[in-house]
Amino acid sequence: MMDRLETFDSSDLMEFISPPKIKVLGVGGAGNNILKRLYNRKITGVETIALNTDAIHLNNCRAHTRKVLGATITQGRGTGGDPHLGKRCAEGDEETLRNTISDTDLVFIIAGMGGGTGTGCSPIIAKYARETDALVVGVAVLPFKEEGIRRRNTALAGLRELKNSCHCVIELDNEKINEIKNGDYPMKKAFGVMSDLVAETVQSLAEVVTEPSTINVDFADLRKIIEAGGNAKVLYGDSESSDPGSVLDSVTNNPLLGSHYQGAEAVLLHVAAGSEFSLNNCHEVLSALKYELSDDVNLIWGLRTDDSMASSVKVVMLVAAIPEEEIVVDDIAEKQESPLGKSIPMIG
Ligand SMILES: Nc1nc2c(ncn2[C@@H]2O[C@H](COP(=O)(O)OP(=O)(O)OP(=O)(O)O)[C@@H](O)[C@H]2O)c(=O)[nH]1
Ligand SMILES: [Mg+2]
Repeated sequence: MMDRLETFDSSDLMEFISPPKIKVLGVGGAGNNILKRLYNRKITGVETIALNTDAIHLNNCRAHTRKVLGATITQGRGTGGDPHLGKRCAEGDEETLRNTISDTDLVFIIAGMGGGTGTGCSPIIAKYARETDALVVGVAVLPFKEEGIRRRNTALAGLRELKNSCHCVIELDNEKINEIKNGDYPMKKAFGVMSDLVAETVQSLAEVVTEPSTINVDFADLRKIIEAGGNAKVLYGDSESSDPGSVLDSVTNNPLLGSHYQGAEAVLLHVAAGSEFSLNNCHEVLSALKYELSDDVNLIWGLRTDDSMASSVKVVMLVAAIPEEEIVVDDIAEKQESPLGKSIPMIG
């Protein structure tokens, strides 16, 4: 027995336990702003890459790597809201982009839709990423209705293209901030609320596979859910109390994310909690969330106990393959609304 222990050698094992390589790309103004928040969180194992046609905006973004797109086409001065120009800028930098994305397991592409850079460049970048072995997750932020019909339609067209290029796309809508704040909210702060939520969800998803858990979710698990594709969404809840009712409420009643996921066929659910969160509490939360899902759902779940969290509980749920009818199609594209409907004062 002693002999066997003494000859135990873990060098072979170490070769196989390197963590997955995760790159988060922030494209265009919104993408850069959100990326800066992620960079400031200093997440282990996540490389941040800021891309923009607008060199001044890029210069204000903090990230591990920053690259101007289409420098020879727009001289670093942006696209002026033209997604066709954005597309040309990304295509012109194909080689740089392919090199930037190479050797990665999981790529997140974050962009605000409706302008020229995020809308035009992100589907092209996603296409290059899909041509590697990486899993490609788009994170698209849609504009406020007040920004105008034209911008909203541009955004929806860009979103469709992004969906065609990624394994799955998580959609977030700035408009939802209006619903909770009744429009009476400074624009910069409103953007910040949504940007923080995007940063939080991307961080939580990355940590699901980079941080060891008591009930572990590995990269192959994440791959299965993301490759289920289709309509995807993330639900995220953060509760101060480990009471199951309060945890559930934080997950399903987050007005910025909505809760339409009924009938979904692939779900990854991860709970991080302090030691006060009992097994019974966990089962109660799981079965309530599972209730809305398809009977033959592929549900993968993990649990990380973190003593520093005391009574608080964080739940992140990546839901894929949601039936089309559960996705609430925004009818803004068909309607012409008064651009003066609601006003949001600008600050900063
Ligand atoms: N949540 C959030 N949304 C933003 C932010 N900045 C812009 N947006 C949204 O994203 C949409 C696209 O805007 P930008 O990202 O600035 O556009 P761009 O991709 O840089 O495109 P061009 O500047 O036209 O080349 C806007 O219509 C806003 O609704 C931000 O900081 N946070
Ligand atoms: Mg811009």
